[in-house]
Amino acid sequence: MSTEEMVTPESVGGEPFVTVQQHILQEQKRFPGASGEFSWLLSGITLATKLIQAKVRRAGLTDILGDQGDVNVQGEVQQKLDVYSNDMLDHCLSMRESIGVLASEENEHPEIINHTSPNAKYAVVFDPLDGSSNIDVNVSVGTTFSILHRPFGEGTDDAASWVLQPGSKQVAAGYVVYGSSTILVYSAGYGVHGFTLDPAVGAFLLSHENIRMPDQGKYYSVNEAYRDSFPPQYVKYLDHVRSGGLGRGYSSRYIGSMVADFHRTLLKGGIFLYPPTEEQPDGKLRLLYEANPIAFIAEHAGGKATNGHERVLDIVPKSIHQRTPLVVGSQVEMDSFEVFSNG
Ligand code: AHM
Ligand code: MG
Repeated sequence: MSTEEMVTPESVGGEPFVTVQQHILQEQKRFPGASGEFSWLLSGITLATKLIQAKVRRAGLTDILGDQGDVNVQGEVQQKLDVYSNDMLDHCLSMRESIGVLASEENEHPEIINHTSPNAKYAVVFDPLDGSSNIDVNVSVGTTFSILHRPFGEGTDDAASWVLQPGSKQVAAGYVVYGSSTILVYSAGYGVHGFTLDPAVGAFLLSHENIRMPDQGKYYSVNEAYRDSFPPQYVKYLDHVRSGGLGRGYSSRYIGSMVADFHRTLLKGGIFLYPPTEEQPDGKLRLLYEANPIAFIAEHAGGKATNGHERVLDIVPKSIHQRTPLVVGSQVEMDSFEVFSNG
């Protein structure tokens, strides 16, 4: 029995509550014949992210800030937090028989788990600790994940073919933000739901049911230091937003952790952009484990996501670590962006 199933109303102050585990089990009833494998798979993600958040919370107290390969005072090799996070996801997910392939930002190649087992139905792709350069300065970081069904037909013996699927094929996706609180946001295609970790009981409790992105926000989010090397349509669009072209004044917010910048955009509306630059013509963010889960969540919450030319979820990936420009946000901002990017 997981920690979440053991939570009682008394342990959370007598208030009614739903744990992420209960919620996933309810969601699963939508799929006739569902065997519980999917909720078991997701519980691997929630367990790993609880372990990661515990380590992130102690970041200033332990020796874990050193570079990988440093030796601490006890003579032990120090682990960087992103390596630790990768290990935790790997450990918690590789025990799930329903998973055939795992792929991570931290590993060059996809890892084959139960590839040949007929019970292996899913691939999980993740960025274990997005924005990890922010750790040293106490700024929010996060984990992103994307779950894909085993591909059908020829070529399925090739692990890469399990993960090289367009984002529209995601069965579920989500992220965790390790911020002022720890929040898990996920969608299995039926709404977007947020669960805040109650540190007292160690359970993710439903705090944001059926999140809808506002039609318009008041923040735009982009690294404006690169403005001179953005393609001209991005510069024109940003000038339009700043000059009141969308009918209201905007402020800018840029944390430099995509998950945190997107989470604000999801709840408050607005737009987040990581455009192509002269140095990085394909942008910086990775398609499979950064842009795809964010685009999936955005669309299921009523927003949109594009690479400047096409819907992010329609891009057919060619390689596991491929990059993509990402523009994601509310309807009003995105519709206007599309006018500029087509013009
Ligand atoms: P990472 O995966 O190495 O952490 O890099 C991704 C991060 C994103 O979280 C964030 O949106 C972006 O890098 C910020 O980059 P920049 O400093 O160029 O604005
Ligand atoms: Mg990342």
